[in-house]
Amino acid sequence: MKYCTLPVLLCLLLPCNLDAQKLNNRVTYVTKAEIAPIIDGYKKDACWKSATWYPLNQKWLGKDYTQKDFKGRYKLSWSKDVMHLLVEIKDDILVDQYEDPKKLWWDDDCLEVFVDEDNSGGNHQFNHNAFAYHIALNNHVIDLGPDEQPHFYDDHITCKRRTKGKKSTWELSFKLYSDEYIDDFINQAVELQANKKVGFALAYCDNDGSKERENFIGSEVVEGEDKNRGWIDAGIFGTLILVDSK
Ligand SMILES: [Ca+2]
Ligand SMILES: [Ca+2]
Ligand SMILES: [Ca+2]
Ligand SMILES: [Ca+2]
Repeated sequence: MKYCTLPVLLCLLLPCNLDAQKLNNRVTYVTKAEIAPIIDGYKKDACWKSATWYPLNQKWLGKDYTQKDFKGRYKLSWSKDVMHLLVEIKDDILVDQYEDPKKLWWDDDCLEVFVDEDNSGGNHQFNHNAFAYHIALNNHVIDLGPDEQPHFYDDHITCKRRTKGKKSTWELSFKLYSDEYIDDFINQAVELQANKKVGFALAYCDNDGSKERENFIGSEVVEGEDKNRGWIDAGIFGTLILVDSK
């Protein structure tokens, strides 16, 4: 037998499904909601009481920011048909400068939910290998389609935002669609079950009055100089593993 490194030898001997693009990503276990939350912008639901807060604190773009400028955290849960997400954002100034939701949508304050249904990683810039849903302050949901144009995906996400002072609570449910999704067609959302792995990241575009967004803050550690890769590369997403409620 020729010389083999240990990982190669193990792959030859054992069933092996190593996905190099996702090897080092953060894994988060997400507990099923016994009762689905009511999407009303209030976090009183039982599933939120027991879920863990995770920080939204990785600077992907912009200068250093203060806690007064931006602070964010989130929780996750799931039901048979949808994933649930609760996000708390403290942002000193909310900006919605472009009335047209398809114009420079990333330069207004918005929440960005990245979802890769089969946790495959890989390029998703102009295809539906994964979605990068931008949720505007007016609840419109936008991503680029295979035609390289922005599309509304409002029916993928149910969202309610409540803002009190400088704190906004975003509560949402989102459906998962496979990479076979076709725009302007009737598509079946994927049913969720325990042990399913889903690629996921969360981010917030913070603008406080500038022409362009001032910061882009994400949930995942992105190595290297260019950290604004989530809208192109699903390989930087974290991995969620769905688990049953205890
Ligand atoms: Ca609620
Ligand atoms: Ca801010
Ligand atoms: Ca995928
Ligand atoms: Ca802002």
